Amino acid sequence: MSTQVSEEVREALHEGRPVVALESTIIAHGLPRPRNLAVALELEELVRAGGAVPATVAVVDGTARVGLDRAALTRIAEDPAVRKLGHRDLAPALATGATGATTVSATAWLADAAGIRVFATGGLGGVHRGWTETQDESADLRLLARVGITVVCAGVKSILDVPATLQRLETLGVTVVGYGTEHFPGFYLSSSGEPVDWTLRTPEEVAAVIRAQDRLGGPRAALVVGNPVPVAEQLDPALHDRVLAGGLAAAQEKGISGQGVTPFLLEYLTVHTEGASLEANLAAVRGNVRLAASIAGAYGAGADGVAAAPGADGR
Ligand code: PSU
Ligand code: MN
Repeated sequence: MSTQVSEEVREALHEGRPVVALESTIIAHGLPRPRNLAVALELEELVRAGGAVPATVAVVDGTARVGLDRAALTRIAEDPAVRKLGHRDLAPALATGATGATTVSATAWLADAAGIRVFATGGLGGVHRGWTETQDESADLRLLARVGITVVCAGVKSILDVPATLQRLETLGVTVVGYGTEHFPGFYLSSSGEPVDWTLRTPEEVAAVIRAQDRLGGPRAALVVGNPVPVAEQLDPALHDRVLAGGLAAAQEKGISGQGVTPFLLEYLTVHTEGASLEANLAAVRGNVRLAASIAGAYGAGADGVAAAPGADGR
């Protein structure tokens, strides 16, 4: 396989210790420089503090990498030529020696192939507003219907059509649960206002669902854990709605399309909320990373507190 799994991640997986995958598009295209590198390092630190090994995913010079060293992480954060790679972009990126950050879809694919079970991000991609005209639906959704990974997220980005996205996830057979909430989170906002069918309240409960997936077998699909940003750290909903309306209009006026839409809107919100949306985004991501580490630990510990993965007896 042309995927290079770092030694630390490989050893952790082999020994059955918890690993959390992290995506890199949020670093390269979702956050402003130079703060993005500090955030990338902070997120890895949060995973470690939670007792798990971080595995940030990216493509560097045509090699898909799971677990980045400092040099690679710095390059992804700083090099403006870094591309944005969805899962359909992986083959051409590998074949042409490209360097790119991986979206949720590409990260979930590579992490799953490496045997990683838990993944943390900010907000998933989904169905964009105005879908009937643009047919812009993130590749995240279809890919999550095909890999058995658990994605901890603050819902889907609120720049999207949230009800339509939830409907697509249902159609695609992706399990969606709220963490400590009966409502699907709203990314910058604690709630999207949309209900969820299942509510889980502890990392152990989430781990039990993952184990039930294991026992069931059958078609593989992701488990989406919607973990809301704390109300105290959410973006003011009125400000959110006002600025987002301006951002959507600006995107249309400038003719932004395809891969450019999400980064454009995220940046527009950051600028026009004077950084408040960025802080809410970061608060959401941090919470997701912490929860992902706890879930990975609870899953690794097995139903009876005994490590589930092979080779873990040497711990
Ligand atoms: N979460 C964030 N910021 C981001 C993303 C997620 O807080 O920038 C990225 C993820 O990589 C996700 C991508 O897969 O945005 C969706 O892009 P698109 O809508 O073009 O598929
Ligand atoms: Mn898109």
